[in-house]
Amino acid sequence: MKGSCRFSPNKFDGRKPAYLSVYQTLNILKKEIRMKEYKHFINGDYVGSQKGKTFENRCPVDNHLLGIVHEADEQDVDLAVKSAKKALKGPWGNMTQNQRTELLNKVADRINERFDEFLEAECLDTGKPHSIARHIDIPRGAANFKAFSETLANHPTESFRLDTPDGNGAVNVGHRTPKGVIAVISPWNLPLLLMTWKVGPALACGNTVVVKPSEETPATTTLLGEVMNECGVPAGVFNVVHGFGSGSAGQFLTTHPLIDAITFTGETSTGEAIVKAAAVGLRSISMECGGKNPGIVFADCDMDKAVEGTMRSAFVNCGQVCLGTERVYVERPIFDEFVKRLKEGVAKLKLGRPEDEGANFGPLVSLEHRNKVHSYYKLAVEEGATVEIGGGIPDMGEALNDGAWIEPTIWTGLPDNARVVREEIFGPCCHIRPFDTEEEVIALANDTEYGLAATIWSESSARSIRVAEQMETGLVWINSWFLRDLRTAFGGAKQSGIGREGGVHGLEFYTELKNICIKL
Ligand code: NAD
Ligand code: 6OD
Repeated sequence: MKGSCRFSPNKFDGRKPAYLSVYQTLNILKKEIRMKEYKHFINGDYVGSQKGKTFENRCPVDNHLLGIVHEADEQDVDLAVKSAKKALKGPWGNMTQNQRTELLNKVADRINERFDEFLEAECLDTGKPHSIARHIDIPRGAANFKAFSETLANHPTESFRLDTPDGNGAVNVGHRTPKGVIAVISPWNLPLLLMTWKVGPALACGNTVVVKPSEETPATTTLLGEVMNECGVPAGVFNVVHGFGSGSAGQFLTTHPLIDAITFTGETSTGEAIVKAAAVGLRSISMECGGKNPGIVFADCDMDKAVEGTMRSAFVNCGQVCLGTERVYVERPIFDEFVKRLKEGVAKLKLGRPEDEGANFGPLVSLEHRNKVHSYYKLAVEEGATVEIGGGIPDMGEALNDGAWIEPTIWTGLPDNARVVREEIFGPCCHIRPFDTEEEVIALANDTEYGLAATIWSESSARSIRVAEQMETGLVWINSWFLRDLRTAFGGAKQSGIGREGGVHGLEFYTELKNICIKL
C-alpha cells in the first residue's frame, strides 16, 4: 500500500540525512508545502472522516508525500449513500433526459478546461508520463461523459404488438428507469478513465453514484467533485468516499443495504468478495477483472506493425493495463527476428519523471506493487526463463531510487505451466514462445482461466477472423490494440468478469427495463 502510514516513514522525521544540500532541502520543502488533504465528497461538500482516520498518499516517482487521505468508516459511507438516495428522488430525478445530458456535456467540457490540473494530479498519483496521460487518461476521462448520453438519446426501447382473442390486441412498450444508487469501485491503473467509464453512463441513465477510488490514486476523483459543483450537478448526485477494501470504505459501501447495484473494476479475487457482498439483497453487478492476455503473431504479419503494437500492449503504462499482453506467441519462422526486434524496442524505452516530455516509461504505481512484480521477475529465473532483457530494478540515481521503478522485461524458454506464464503480473513484462500451427496457438491462447482480451497480428483477414472467433475472450483486436469505440461491448469472459458495459450494453446494467402492456 503506497498510502499506508504503517509502511511509509515521513521523509522529514524519519530519514532526513545530515548531508542534504540546500537545493535538496528546498525541493522537499516545496513538495511538503504542496501537500494535499483529500477529503470525501458528500452531498456537494468536501468533508473529513467523522472519526478523523487518515492515511498517506505517496508519489511512486520518488516516494515523496503527496498528501493525507481521509479514510471513510461506516458512518461516512452511510452519509454518502443516503445523500445519493435523496438526490435520486430530488432535482436529479426530476430533470429531463436533455437537462441531464446538458449537464454531463458541461462536465466533459470543464474537465478539458481544467486539463492540466487533472493531468498533474493523475501523473503525481500514478507516476505515469504526461505524454501518455495527455493522450489516454484525461481525454477519455472527459469523453466518457459525452459518449453515453448520446447512446441513450439515440437508442430506442422495444415495442411489440400482441394479438388478443377479442381482436382488439395489445401493445407492449419497453420503458427504462434508473437502477438507483450505484456503487462504483475503481482501480489505480487508469484512475480517471476507468472511474468516469462507469460514472458517465450511470449518471446519463439518471442514477446517482457513490465512488470509491483506489486508495493508491485518490486525486482525480476528488478533483471531479469540484467540477460537478462548477457545472451545477445537484448535490448528492456524485459522491466520493476514500479508503481501502476489506474492513474499510470498499466493504462498507458494497454491503450497504441502500446500494442498488455495484460496478467494479479490479482483481478477480476482489471481484469474488464483491459478488458475495452483492448476493445479499440480490443487487446487480458488473465485474471487470483481471487478465493474462495472449498476443498471437503469425509469420504473415506486417512485422513493423506487430512489433510496434506488441511494444505498446506489453509496456505502455508500465504494463499496468488490464488488456495488456503478457503472453506472446510467435510463429516459428519469424520467432528469432521478432524477439530481436522487441528487445531493440525495449532497449529504447526512456524511463523518466512524468513531466520529462522525452520519457515514455514511468514507475509502477507503488512500492508494494513493485515488490509483487519483482517477485515474479525472480520466480521467472527460478522457473527456468531466459531473461532476454531487463529483469531487475534500475538504478535511477539518488533523486529517484526511492521510487517504484522496475525494468521492462522479456523472457523466453518457460514451460506452459510456469506460474509466470499463467498468473497475472500486471507489470512491464512478457514471455515469448514459438508455435507451429494455427490449431496449436489457439489451444495455447485459450489455456487460461482468464478471458479478457486477445490480439492477433496477420495480414490474412480470413485467418485472423477464423482465429478471433475461437478466442475465449470478451475482446479481440486484429492488427491493433486498445483501439476503442465507446459504442462497442467491453468486458471479459471466464474469470475476467461478468457482464458487458459500453454503448447500449451499459444501458442494460444502468437501467431497469420495465415492460408496460397496454390492452387496446
Ligand atoms: P484491486 O482489486 O486490488 O482494487 C480495486 C478496487 O477495489 C480498489 O478501489 C480497492 O480498494 C477495492 N477493494 C479491494 N478489496 C475490496 C473489498 N473487499 N470490497 C470492496 N472493495 C474492495 O485492483 P487494483 O490492484 O486496484 O487494480 C489492478 C487489477 O485490476 C488487475 O487485476 C487488473 O487486471 C484489473 N483491471 C481490470 C480491468 C478490466 O476492465 N477488466 C481494468 C483495469 C484493471
Ligand atoms: O477503454 C475502456 O473503456 C476500458 N474500460 C479500458 C480498460 C483498461 C484496463 O486497464
